[in-house]
Amino acid sequence: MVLLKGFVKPEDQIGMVSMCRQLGKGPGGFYRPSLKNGAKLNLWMMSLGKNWDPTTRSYGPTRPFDGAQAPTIPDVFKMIAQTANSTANEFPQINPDVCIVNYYTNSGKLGLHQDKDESESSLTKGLPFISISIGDTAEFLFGNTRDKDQATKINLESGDILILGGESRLLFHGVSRVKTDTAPSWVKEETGIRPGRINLTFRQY
Ligand code: MD6
Ligand code: FE
Repeated sequence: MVLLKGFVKPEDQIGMVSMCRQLGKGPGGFYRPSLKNGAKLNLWMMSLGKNWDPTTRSYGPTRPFDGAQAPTIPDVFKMIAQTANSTANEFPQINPDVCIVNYYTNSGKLGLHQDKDESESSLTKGLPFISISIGDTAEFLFGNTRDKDQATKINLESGDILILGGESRLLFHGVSRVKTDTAPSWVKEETGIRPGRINLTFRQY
């Protein structure tokens, strides 16, 4: 697992937020997902490249509830993720075909989970995720079990990139809270982002 602090340049962070806002308003844009038990997640989500469906925990070209096709991943997003991938120099290089974008308001959070819905070959090779955070700081938990009292807590700040791969590929992880009013002032001023945090995870199905 590799954490690249402040890796995304300010102008790229601003560009990514603007692009997410634009994509988020269009077909296949942000929605409040539900789990199989009917509970709503405490965040807004959209999937680029392929749709990941939290209800069935599977990938597909369109999303079941409105039939919208997953928008294409912008090339600039891929470039940033792949540059981080090679900078970490720890994991195989991926060609991301999925990017899941989460938007958390200041009351947003995400329970401890593993990401294991990717293809058999992606999982067995330990292909990495590249996770980019923008906006307010998150308290990010990770550990070997679902028990949050045994998890390690780190801050993910605006511009940080976290890469999980190899042996860390199946770590349990989640977001315990988003810290109000911790985003850099230039992100807020340049993008008019609502208070909160955007997280993008790039992966290869
Ligand atoms: C988040 N991230 O940071 C949630 N998943 O908002 C994830 O669930 C995640 O950061 C897989 C790999 C990296 C991640
Ligand atoms: Fe995850």
